Amino acid sequence: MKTHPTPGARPAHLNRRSLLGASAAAALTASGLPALAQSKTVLRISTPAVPDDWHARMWTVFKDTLEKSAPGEFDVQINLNGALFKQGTEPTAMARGNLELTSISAFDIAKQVPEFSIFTAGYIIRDPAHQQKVFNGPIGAEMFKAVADKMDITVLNTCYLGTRQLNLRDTRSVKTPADLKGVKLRMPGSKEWLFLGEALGATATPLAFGEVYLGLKSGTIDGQDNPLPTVRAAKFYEVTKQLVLTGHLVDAQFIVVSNKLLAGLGAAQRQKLQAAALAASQFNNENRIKEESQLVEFFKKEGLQVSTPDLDAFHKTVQAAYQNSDYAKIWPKGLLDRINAAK
Ligand code: KDO
Repeated sequence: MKTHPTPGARPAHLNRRSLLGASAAAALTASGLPALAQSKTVLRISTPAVPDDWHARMWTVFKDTLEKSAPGEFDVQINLNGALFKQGTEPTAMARGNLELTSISAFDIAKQVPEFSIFTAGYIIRDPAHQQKVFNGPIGAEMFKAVADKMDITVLNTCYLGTRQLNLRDTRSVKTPADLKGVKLRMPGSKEWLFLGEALGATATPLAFGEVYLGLKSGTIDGQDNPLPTVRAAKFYEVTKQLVLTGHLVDAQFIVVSNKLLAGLGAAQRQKLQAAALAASQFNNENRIKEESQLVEFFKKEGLQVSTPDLDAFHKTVQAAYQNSDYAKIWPKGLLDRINAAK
């Protein structure tokens, strides 16, 4: 098992040594008193999420749960705001052994597991309950096996990131996708994301999450799409005037762990990791769903115009774009029907 000296524990140990002198410290260690010198298994976590968003805060729940169930065994290091790895580079970092845990999207997975692009398509997953049914049942099991095989990571849990809505810098009448013609809509930087933006009728513009606030403020982009809790947590409402409730993607974040790390853990430790991921996910899901239902009022109070478009028109246009695309050609036969039938 690959363990790293615990950054938190090591300085304390060194301090003690320098205070007591080497022989006294050795005696203490031999008596088993300070566990300070033991190395813990380091779990480096990286996410672009901002501290106040639920899928950032859930990592504290993960850490606390693990510290209770496996005291002294793990050193959980949480890195937010994309400070450790840039958005989208986490899977590569995990493959190289530089990162143990993160949460990633269907879009991140689709880059390496092309059939996973079915979950990047708009208006396929209906709501959070449907999402849990799909990913916690046989469909999830099959798809996650492909993820483990091709990406060398294991999905521990599926979290609800929220339902993505349009958020515009200036107000405009948006009834159908045609009304978004020419709108520079920021999307995260991959072809699957850009396809979704174009399917919505906009001109999709790639930009990293961390640059969206300034992009909206300065006007290099006309809008962005994200779930309402993220619009609040990242303060996008401060630099936008409108929300269009398209609900185009019931988005997920998959909590993943590197197989390199798992290979070095015993069965009991794996189980504890899994339980901590479940606790984190439940915390995220409960809070996010609750907040999502309250935020429209908050944004209205903040002065944003909130409108609902012709959802039928959006469904039809977006679904047609996917059905006629190369993506649909590689979706496993019958998978869409099975997803639709999951209850
Ligand atoms: C975003 O960049 O819009 C996005 O919502 C995409 C998600 O897949 C995820 O990376 C998320 O950002 C970040 O976790 C920040 O909330």
